[in-house]
Amino acid sequence: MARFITVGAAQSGPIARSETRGDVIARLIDQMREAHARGCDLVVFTECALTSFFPHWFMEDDDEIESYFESELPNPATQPLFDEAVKLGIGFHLGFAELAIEEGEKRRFNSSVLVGSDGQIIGKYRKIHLPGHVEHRPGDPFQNLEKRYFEVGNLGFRTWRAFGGVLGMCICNDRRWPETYRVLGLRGAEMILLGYNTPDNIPELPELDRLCDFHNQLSLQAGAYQNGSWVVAVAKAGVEEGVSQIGGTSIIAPSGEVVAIAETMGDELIVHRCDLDLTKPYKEHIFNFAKHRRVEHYGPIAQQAEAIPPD
Ligand code: ING
Repeated sequence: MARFITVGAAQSGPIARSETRGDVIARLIDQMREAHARGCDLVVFTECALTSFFPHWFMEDDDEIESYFESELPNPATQPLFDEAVKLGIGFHLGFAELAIEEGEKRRFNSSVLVGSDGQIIGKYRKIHLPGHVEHRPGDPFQNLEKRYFEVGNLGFRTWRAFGGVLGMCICNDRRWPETYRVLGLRGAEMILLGYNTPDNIPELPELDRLCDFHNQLSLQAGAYQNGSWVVAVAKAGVEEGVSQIGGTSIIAPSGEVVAIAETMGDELIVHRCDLDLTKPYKEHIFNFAKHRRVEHYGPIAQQAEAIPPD
């Protein structure tokens, strides 16, 4: 019996600092309704989907920083989105800045949740690969202060049985690291959901600017193919608070082929009916980990490359 998930990848255009949570939730509900109208079982929103991507500017005041975080989910501002999901009978993925209290300590994470059509949270992920820097770089055209505002995620890479398959999550920079997809692949991921806020220029590496879109697609397509998984990657696109970000929201098949891609730099929904059994040629044959992968023969796998110098 074939297993299908009809997925809507809901690209976000820029979110201005002046937009309230209510303004943004209204945009997300519009996309959720469109996704439902187009037959989606699941709609995927982006990284930090509720606010401007605030790591792009320097802040020192804790209250100002934490105004971009959610201390619980759902909460009064986001409840309408959860309610709409239940009303429409559609699941969703949402990236958000998470303010958690753990062992009496305040913790800040760049997080995402997978929510069922019953409005219940199925799983949560906290971003592990935090790019950028801790210190303010006043000379740069924009900042990437994720290492300042977030802690490294402490939930690992996990997968969940949902929507008739096995789903995993990662966030933005995670998608550039092959380990992300391999750990999720080893955990049986048939579909990996992620959002990203990616500038179309790298101040300290201008020679790579021309490659931003290519490296995005390369990372997604390789990760999908090498682990036989669908990948649904959703951008926050366009010029947001002066920072120009790539679009390219796309749905990647386990073959590595791009089966749907956004054509604009604004709010745009792309939809694909994903056949989870298209994972089989890769998971059961080409990348059958049990039959072909030989970790024990690779030699000592150092935690960091410099630990084992070349011969
Ligand atoms: N943004 C970027 C990303 O990984 C980046 C940062 C851009 C890192 C280009 C390396 C190269 O897509 C986030 N939010 O991780």
